[in-house]
Amino acid sequence: MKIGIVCYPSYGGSGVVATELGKQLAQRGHEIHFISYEQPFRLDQYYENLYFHEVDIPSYPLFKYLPYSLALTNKIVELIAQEGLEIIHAHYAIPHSLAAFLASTIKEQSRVKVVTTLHGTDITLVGKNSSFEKITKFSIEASDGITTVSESLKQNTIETFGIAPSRIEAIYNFIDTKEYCRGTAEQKFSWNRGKEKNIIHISNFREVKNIPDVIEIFAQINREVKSNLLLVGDGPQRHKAKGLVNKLGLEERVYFLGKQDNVISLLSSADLFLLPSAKESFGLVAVEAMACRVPVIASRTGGLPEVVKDGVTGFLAPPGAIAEMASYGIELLQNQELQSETAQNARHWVVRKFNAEQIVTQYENYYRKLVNN
Ligand code: GMT
Repeated sequence: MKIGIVCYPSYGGSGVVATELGKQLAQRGHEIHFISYEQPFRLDQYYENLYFHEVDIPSYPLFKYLPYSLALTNKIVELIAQEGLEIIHAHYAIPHSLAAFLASTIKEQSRVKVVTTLHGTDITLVGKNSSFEKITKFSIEASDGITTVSESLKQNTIETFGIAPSRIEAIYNFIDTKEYCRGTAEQKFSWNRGKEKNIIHISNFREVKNIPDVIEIFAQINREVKSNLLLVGDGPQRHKAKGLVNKLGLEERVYFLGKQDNVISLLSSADLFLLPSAKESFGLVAVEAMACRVPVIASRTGGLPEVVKDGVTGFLAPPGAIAEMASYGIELLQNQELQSETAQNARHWVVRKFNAEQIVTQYENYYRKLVNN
């Protein structure tokens, strides 16, 4: 099939999922065309059957705000005509879904089908905002196919926008489980100090990630089990996080590592992953951690209970339950047998449930159904 993928190119789960899906589909012989304002960061080399088309937005004195959505729509129309695209797969509703729909109606004699994959914040934050609510609902409903990254997000979409359940298919996010494996080069980092434990958190440091809770949970664990905290990523809450670390006198134990492209070696030096988000439609990073045999302590919210098996691959507690999450962390880190068993369960769970082969086949079947109808 000839498939156009529209996504955000920079750091963030939706762009990562879109890029990995495109790479996997290209490997299976499909022709994949990425459309975005920049090359997605995980498309860092040449891949056969895979092309990137940059959306160019000319500036003009009249434009206070550059009309990216229109330039994107125009590019999709061009590509439908030039490349004969059969599917446009829009990742993240705003503005990709609407641009794809508009392009499909402009190029009306084509038989292109529009698939929208909802990732979470496009519904739970952006889409609920009154400035975008109506257009989000319209563009989702206008899509030929709608997928969500968890059952919880499907339910959320039904409740928020009144979309018929039969129109939405939940398809889980995935990872390449051959790539995401615990490595062995664990000793090279300065935080690997003797018997001390390493706790890790990776995110875009937005408010929804509850970074202060990560630090408070760590502080409580560290009082019982000497540990280090690796904070990977960057974003608006970084400054606040630094302030809290200083206030708690944890400067020697908390490492701010900034954005990292390859997190496998960092995950491979960790004993525990913390994800105490206020909301999380899926939590791709928890899957990456579990694949590297790192147990996860996360919030019982959104899609996280579908991703982390409570008491088996990690532990869940309500968002904000800092003491409860800390006590699970202490239990895991003090009990080597429990830690190893949970780590092993985590790896097996990911291989069984979130492996690329299985999920990419689900997407392929979904596209085929749409194209054949
Ligand atoms: O919040 C983020 O980490 C970024 C955001 C995105 O759209 O890039 O993530 C959302 O999509 C990811 C991929 O499907 C999910 O794994 C995240 O859970 C989801 N974030 C939220 O729901 C807060």
